[in-house]
Amino acid sequence: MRKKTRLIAALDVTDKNKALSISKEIEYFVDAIKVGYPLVLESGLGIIGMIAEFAPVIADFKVADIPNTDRLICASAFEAGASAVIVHGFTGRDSLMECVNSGSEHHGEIYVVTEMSHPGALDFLAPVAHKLAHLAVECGASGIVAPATRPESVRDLRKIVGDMSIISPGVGAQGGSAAEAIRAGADHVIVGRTIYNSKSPGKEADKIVREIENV
Ligand code: NUP
Repeated sequence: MRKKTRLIAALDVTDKNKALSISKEIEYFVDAIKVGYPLVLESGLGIIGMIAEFAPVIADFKVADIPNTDRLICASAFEAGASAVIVHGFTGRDSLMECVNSGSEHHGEIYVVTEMSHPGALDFLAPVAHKLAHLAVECGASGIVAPATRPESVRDLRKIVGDMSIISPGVGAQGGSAAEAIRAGADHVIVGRTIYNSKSPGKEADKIVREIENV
């Protein structure tokens, strides 16, 4: 993903009209808008194409299945208008390769989850995060997802992935700082509730962009 503001908004609202009005308000401030199950299950897959009118869409479907099923899910997301899909890597090389191949076929990007940002990530994911990052590199993914809540992990993962893109959630509502995540090596930060629950999502997004610019 091209770096401009380095902000990705996560739009986990469930109301279609609210999603569209926030998209319009923030389009100037974001490099992409990430949507996931909360919005797509309530509004239908067509919402991806509608939001893509405002900004490139990242479909956060955390795809984690056998290769054939992964291929079908990624194809649906790309064909609906997504520019990128977030997938899991713990399902293994064959599953991840299928996602990467689907990305190539559709001229889209695949981001692989490494260590997640919530506390429970320490139970299973954190101990294998380095392996997941190596796998992402080996399979030719576009980038990884790494936790803004643990900048030290972002720093470590950066050493593994080189100049591959790192997108980093956990800013604001989960306690992470945009500036620290960027300083630790993230290319983009992902911000959800702090923006979409704000009375003025545009102003909030602008504030985060300024914080990033001052790093
Ligand atoms: O490790 C992850 N942490 C995380 O929060 C991987 C994610 N994909 N996310 C997503 O980022 C999460 O599902 C939500 O859509 C967004 C963060 O939202 P918020 O905590 O800023 O509201």
